[in-house]
Amino acid sequence: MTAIVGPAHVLADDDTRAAYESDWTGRYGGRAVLVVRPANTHEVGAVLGYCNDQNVSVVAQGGNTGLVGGGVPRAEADRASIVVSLTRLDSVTDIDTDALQLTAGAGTTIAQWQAAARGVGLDSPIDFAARDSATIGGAIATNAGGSRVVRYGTMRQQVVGVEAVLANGSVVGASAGLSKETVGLHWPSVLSGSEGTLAIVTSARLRLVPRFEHVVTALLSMTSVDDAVALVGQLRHRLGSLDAVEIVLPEALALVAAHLRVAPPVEVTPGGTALLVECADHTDPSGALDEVIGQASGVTATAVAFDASQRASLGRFRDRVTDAIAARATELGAPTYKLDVAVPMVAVGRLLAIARAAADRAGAHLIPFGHLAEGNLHLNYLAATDTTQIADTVLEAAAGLGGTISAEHGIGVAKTPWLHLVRTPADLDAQRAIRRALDPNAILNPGVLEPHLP
Ligand code: 2HG
Ligand code: ZN
Repeated sequence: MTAIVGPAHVLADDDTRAAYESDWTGRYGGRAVLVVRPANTHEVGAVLGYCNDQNVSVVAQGGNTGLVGGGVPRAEADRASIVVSLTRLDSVTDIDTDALQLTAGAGTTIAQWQAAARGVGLDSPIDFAARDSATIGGAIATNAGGSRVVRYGTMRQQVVGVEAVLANGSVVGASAGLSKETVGLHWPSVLSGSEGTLAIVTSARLRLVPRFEHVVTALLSMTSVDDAVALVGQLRHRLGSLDAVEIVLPEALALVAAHLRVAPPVEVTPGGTALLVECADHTDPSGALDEVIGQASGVTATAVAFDASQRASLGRFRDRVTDAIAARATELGAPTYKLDVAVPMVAVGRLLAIARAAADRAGAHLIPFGHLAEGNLHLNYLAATDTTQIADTVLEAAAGLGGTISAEHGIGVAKTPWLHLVRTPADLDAQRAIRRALDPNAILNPGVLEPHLP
């Protein structure tokens, strides 16, 4: 390995490996014999070729912000594993302000993508709270979402070209960034959401979107989730400027306010919810937003912000919920149990009731929030001991309501026992066959995305 990446980029001792061996929540992880930090696609290819020959398994890692144990070694592994950290592949090149595209190395953070876009008067279509650490490669691997999905779709829709390395070290993909091309297998589609099991992404050609001069953020207090759902329908119908619709249930609002040591800008009654709505356009969208909110039922209070610092001050009541949960988990001395489900939006209220009842039965404290336009709830259980019982109840309910067991965090190792709820045996067989065709020695992220080790 040292001959491939240089001795400074092979981390062998316990202390330097530790940060790469467990996820940031402290729930998942295992031992890596080495952490290697290649500098480019060529080195990634050589590392994979070596591991393939030596039958060493490989876990690709970006910013290590994953929540399902897919980017850290397995706790119970039947063979040696290395972590390939992609953070050195962080160049941003070939910005095309006419085609609205740039090329980013897999280790580029979401914030760097955003900054590069903003530097030329454009913006990134993806944004989420872990932007400063989460990387392009990880976002593609998990098909990450975030707050702007309501407008631009998930990561899958942003990748117009990709370069990746297969298990045997060969390089595949094309980065020309053609928005129309129909010549058979399409690597961006194949690799988005594949969680490091088919190939390791080394760079991507990504979409950019306009940077809007006028942004308005509103935090609403609503009397019920059903009223919030009805409002989302109206916002989508009537506002082309709609950029984000985030739901913060009272438990999450109270926790984040206590964490930030500030009173929430709006009061939310039990049974109600806070809703953070953002609109952005080249002309001021606030009048149109006001009109829709004014005609909605169930809005009891509104806080509105226009300039960047006021908007950030409102936005932190959504952006900082994960931090607030992590701080509480540290106080409790037990990692949070995180579920990331989606159901058709009309069923969000029903799923919430089931999730809350599951918390009560398990003696846990539920902190729910998420992305309402996609029916995507982040159900964080604090002080949960019987996590299997919670997952059985909530994931079965989500699937039964026509939803899914993971909306944007992925399956990793955390959700594999419940894959059968949303995928048939035929689906899983086909997935396994594709995987074995690309990676015959099963070195890429074994145990992830499959009910059983292959
Ligand atoms: C978010 O939307 C992330 O902020 C993290 O997906 C969610 O902490 C979580 O459960
Ligand atoms: Zn999210």
